[in-house]
Amino acid sequence: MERYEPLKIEQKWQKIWEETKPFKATEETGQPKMMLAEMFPYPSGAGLHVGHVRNFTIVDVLTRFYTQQGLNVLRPFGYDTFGLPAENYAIKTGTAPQEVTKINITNFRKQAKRLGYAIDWGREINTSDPEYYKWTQWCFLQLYKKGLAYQKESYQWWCPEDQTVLANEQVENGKCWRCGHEVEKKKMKQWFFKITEYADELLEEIDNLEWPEKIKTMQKNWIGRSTGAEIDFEVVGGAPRITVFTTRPDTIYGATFLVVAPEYTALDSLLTDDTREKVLDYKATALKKSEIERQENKEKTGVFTGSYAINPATKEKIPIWVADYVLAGYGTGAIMAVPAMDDRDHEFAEKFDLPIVETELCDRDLFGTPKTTYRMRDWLISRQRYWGCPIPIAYDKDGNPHPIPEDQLPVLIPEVDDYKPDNSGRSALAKAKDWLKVTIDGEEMTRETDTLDGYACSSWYLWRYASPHDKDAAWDQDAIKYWEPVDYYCGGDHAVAHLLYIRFWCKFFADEGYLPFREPIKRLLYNGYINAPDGKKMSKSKGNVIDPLDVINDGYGADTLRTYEMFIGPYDQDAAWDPRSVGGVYRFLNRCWTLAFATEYSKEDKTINIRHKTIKKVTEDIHRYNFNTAVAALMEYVNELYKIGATTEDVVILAKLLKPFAPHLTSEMLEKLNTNDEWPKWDEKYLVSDTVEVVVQVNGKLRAKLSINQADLSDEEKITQLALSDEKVKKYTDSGVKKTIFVPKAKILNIVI
Ligand code: ANZ
Repeated sequence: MERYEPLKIEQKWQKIWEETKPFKATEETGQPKMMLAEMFPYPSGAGLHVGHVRNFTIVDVLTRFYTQQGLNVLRPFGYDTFGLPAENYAIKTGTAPQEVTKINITNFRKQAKRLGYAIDWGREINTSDPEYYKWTQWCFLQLYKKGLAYQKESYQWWCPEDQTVLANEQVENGKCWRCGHEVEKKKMKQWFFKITEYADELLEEIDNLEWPEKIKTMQKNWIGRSTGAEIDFEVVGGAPRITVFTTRPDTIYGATFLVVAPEYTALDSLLTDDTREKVLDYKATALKKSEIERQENKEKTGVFTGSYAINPATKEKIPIWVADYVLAGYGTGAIMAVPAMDDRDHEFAEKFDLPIVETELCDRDLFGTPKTTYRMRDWLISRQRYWGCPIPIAYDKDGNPHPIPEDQLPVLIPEVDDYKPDNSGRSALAKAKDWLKVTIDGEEMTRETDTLDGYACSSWYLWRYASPHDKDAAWDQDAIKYWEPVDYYCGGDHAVAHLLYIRFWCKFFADEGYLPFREPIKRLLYNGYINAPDGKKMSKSKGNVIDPLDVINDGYGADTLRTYEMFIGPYDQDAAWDPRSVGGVYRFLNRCWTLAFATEYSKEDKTINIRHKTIKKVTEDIHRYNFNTAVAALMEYVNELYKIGATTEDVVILAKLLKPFAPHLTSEMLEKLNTNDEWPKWDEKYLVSDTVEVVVQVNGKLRAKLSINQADLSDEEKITQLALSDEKVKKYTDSGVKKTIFVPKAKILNIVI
């Protein structure tokens, strides 16, 4: 080869890796284990984007770094394949989601291979593969058996046009994100996982995690534990008493009115003929707002119900209002308003002219009973969707749910002709008439037509990686004990939902004796986004998307793309794509190639200090996830080598240190040098900088700076001689030197004339 030809080199090494499978992981080894994973991708039709590349490359750099250090490393890969895009495409085109998923996976795999990732391809998993979702259903049944999967009625966003429930994020200004139709809240029976059962442990163990503080705080806030009291208020006229939740029972003497949420269950009993219409109108409007909107600091709204309660402390009659700043799902959905103490209540009282009374605080324990509440709710898991994991439940003729026996798993997704939900609010599964019928213990039953939230499928996949082809269990006990918990997990999304759910399942399966640990992820890396050159988010509609495959195919190659994305900035911060910098990284790799293949090696070793300094810097930087400064240090090293001359050893070290970032090029270099890729060590003795600066003052004025050997710092005579013979000093000392004073600590030589 005459010049650096990345595409040729990359093809060669990818072929070798395909054949020799150097990243295949096995449990038998004397070395410590290390397991790393990225948050597995949803294989969209658009293929890999630069965000995936950043995420996967971080994991790859660590994978290769620890492999080169001799650890027994497992880095698997998988696909999160259930979900809306494939289903919507199926509704539109009639193509089975199974087909589209297969095509997209093939494409993703091919692209990931073009990036040279050190993946154990023998462990690929796919959540919509029956071999996989059989065990997702098994997990569901374990939770069900313990009462942690249950059904309850709750309000859901419902699009009457599309005949489906929508997630909170899919409602935009009260309209369906897909068809634009106004959505409504509908009370429906849904499945939930009782994550709140583990709220305390989920909260208390956060502090012990080696996770970014940002994520830890978000999780704590999401769980939102709050301790206070529940206090009963009698309603005048005999309607059911109202229980409020308060964190400040000591303020009860200032409670001058009550407020209930519009969804409050006993609301009707509080209404009078005069107020009913107005209240119900208000309720209808409030139901259209999302919780986020309701908590925004906009002008408060509300209406009087027509009823009064008795404040148990003051014995006074206080009005009961309904207002949407009180949320239905938090506490009891009813509050005592203390406008003298609470800002929201104050604003409300001012607006509606309600009394504001300043009072003394009382003992916290005088009224009510102590109560702890959580902001976190139980996890709503049922979806009226076709393309999801079927919930393994069937109903008898009285409508009672029964679990599908474990030996009848998986409940397969039936084939249908039309993927649209049916017109009674059920998923397209309801159209598979034969599939619907099932016999359990001799009794005819009807299958559940809801499928599981995709987050359920990703709540255990990290454990499946330990034994991905196990036919007898979701995960093998020995394999899981060997590999997990996961040492490094990297992603740039799902700070709360996924990472809480997986922790919840881990605690549950640990309690059931299936897992030997209670936290699934030791260290979490949360990477930033890559934006368009103008700093805006990349999006198809703006036409500013950079396709990583284009970057490779334009001739830069995968090594440049990988190294560039690590160099782009601190891994945990957003960064803007910069085409010029891509070119800069390419030139850097080109210079590395030239050092190895087109330059004569220097015989004289003048670079030993910078070599050891670079080893130390790169090693420590990768340990601390400072990937960008590690690349910068390698660039600086190469500059020095060009200036001073590189020995064979220099090129070897360069190739080894650069390998996690640019594995193809460096494999080629190491092959030429006939060396392995074992991670190099530095020797501290070469790191002491051997020159120091001594400041020379003449009568207190700075006149020169001397560069001297560190070792000579104790040799006052030598330093004085050097100083006195320095041209810059000489000019001022013609008149004769009276005395010299050397202060070694400060590295200052004073000359008095
Ligand atoms: C009286 C009071 C006086 C309150 C005071 C606060 C300050 P955190 O800390 O977030 O748990 N609250 C209770 N349930 C509510 C609901 N469903 N929707 C909206 N607000 C609700 O907040 C608890 C406090 O928020 C409770 O304590 C209650 O107001 C209000 F000086 O009661 B407090």
